[in-house]
Parts: sequence; structure tokens; C-alpha cells
Amino acid sequence: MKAKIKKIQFFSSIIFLATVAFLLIFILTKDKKPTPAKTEEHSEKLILGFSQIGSESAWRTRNTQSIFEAAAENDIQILFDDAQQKQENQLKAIRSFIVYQVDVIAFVPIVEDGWDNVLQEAKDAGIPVILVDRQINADPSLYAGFLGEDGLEEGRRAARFLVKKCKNSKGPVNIYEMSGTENSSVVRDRAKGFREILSSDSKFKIIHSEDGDFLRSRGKEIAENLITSSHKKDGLYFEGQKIDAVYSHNDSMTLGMLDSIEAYGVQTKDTIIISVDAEQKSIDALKEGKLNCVVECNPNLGPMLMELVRKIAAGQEIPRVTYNPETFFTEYDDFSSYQPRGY
Ligand code: GYE
Repeated sequence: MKAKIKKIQFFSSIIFLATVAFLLIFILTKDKKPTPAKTEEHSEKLILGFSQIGSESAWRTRNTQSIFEAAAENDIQILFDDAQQKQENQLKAIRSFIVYQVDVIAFVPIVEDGWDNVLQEAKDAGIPVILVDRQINADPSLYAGFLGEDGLEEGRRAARFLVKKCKNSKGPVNIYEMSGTENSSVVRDRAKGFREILSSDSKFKIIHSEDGDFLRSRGKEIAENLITSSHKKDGLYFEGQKIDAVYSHNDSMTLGMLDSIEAYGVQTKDTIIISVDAEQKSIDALKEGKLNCVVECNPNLGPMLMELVRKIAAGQEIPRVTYNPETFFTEYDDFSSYQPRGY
């Protein structure tokens, strides 16, 4: 009997010790982020996983440059992916950043929807996410904040210029809109801000809105179709209606449209042309009288992004929304005061 009790005591102390040991390991390793794949020598350096949508415009190219320059200045390592204008490539890139266990993920969402799952995976992996340039429709708890332009205000600025330019006109003012990538937040906002201001005066009529996907080639094609279908040279026409004003969501499409106007020798001195981005070529076209107003969208987001990355990697809160300061340029300006645009 005594032997049996001894045996039971022996085994229960073994089990007890094993449980204690197990609990200790569990407590010591709980919440500890799996050792990142990044090698030892990178452990101090912050690693930012950045998914860019592509290189569709001078604006986009400068945006990417600004981020690389600022990362170098801040000694932050970038894992970069160019998604070639495809959302599925961005989803793949973000998942690879999660596997690599980067410190922070930042991405330019090409469209507004379809991000919840991958952002939930990043959250489950404990990796904070910053939206850059464009916004999304998703549960706000899935990302830390947004850094970029105020597209609504850009649209309002374009409209305020048109209202000023047409103050003596009884109307109607027929407007042709060239919009950018469908279902992107920037197009939604630029269109909404523009209409918001014009809605106060019924003389302004948006007779058509055409998706040019922010591409110069599309801007060229759209203008070519208008010109070849109207067979007229004294201006641009849409289905027989003379276009009084063009509202283009980015300079690339605008410059493409100017390519066709010049190629076909169409007279557009009475056509009001308003563009967004303010790359150097469009500012030059404004100075040459080919455009009337250029609303700036500032691509230089690098320095502000690295500041947010540092803050969030240190566990600090970042603002939900950080707008990049912007301005606009018009035919009424003193052009001699202009500084080079750098893109
Ligand atoms: O206006 C355009 C680019 O998202 C603000 O995307 C950006 C826009 C910019 O293709 O040139």
C-alpha cells in the first residue's frame, strides 16, 4: 500500500512540475512576435513594406521617388512593390510583407474596396498599416491612419476657378469631365468637390464624364474621338454640343488631350481647360496659354510618411488623417514667381 502511495506521489509531483514548466514557457513566450524573418543585422533598422500602384503618371513616379528619398534620409529599409495597376498584386505584396514581418506596412490603395481581409491578416500579425495617397472603404480599426491629398478640396478649387472665369457668362456652360481610375477615392472626391461648388448655379452643366484612367494615352484617345466624331476645328464638341470647359482629373490625361488638339489643329483658345496635379509640363502649358487653371496635388509624401512610420513603430498614436498642404495655379498669376515643380 505504502509503495502504491509513494508511486502516486512520485507521478503527481512529475505532472505538477511539468505543468509549472509548461505554464512558465507559455507566459514567457505569450505575445512575443515570432522572430521576424529579417536577419540580425537588420534588427535595429525599421523595415517598411510599401506597395505602390504603378507608374501611370509623372505624379506617381515623383511620389515613389519622394518615399525612397525620405526612407534613405531616415535610415528606414523599404521593401517595395510596384503593383502594375493591379489590386491583386497589391494584396500579394501586402501578404509577403506580413510573412516577412516588416515593422510597418504602407500602401496606396488603387481602389476603395476589397482590403478588409488582408488588413485583418496584418492586424492579426501585429503590423500597423498606413494608407498613402488614397483612401478605402473598410473598418477603420484595420488601419492606423491616412496620409495624402484632400481630393474634395482639389475638386472645389477647380470649380471655384470656373465660377470666377464664367462670372459674366449667362450660360449654359457645357463641361466635359475626364476622370481618373474608376472606384478610386481620389476620383470620387475630385468629382464630388467639383459638383458641390457648381451645384449653386444651374448654368453649369456636366454634359459627359469619361474615364481616362489617369493615363496620357487615354487623354489623347478621348480627345481624338471627340475631334474625329465632330469633324470640327473651332473647338471640342460632344454629341454636337460645344464644350465650353474641360475638367481633367490629372495632368497626364490633359497633356494627352493637348497632344490630339495640336495634332488635329483644333482651336481651343475659348475652351476653358482645368487640370489637377501641377507637374512641370502642365505648368508650362498654363504659361503658354493652353490651360487656364492647374490645381496642385502634392506627390512629395515621403518625409511625412517616415515621420508617421517612426511614430507608429514606437507605439505612438498617429492622426487618423494627415493632409499634404496644396495650392493652385491660374492664368491670372504672375508666372515669374513660379518655382520649378520637380516633377
Ligand atoms: O492625381 C494622378 C495619379 O492618386 C492623387 O494618381 C493620385 C493620382 C494623381 O495617377 O496623377
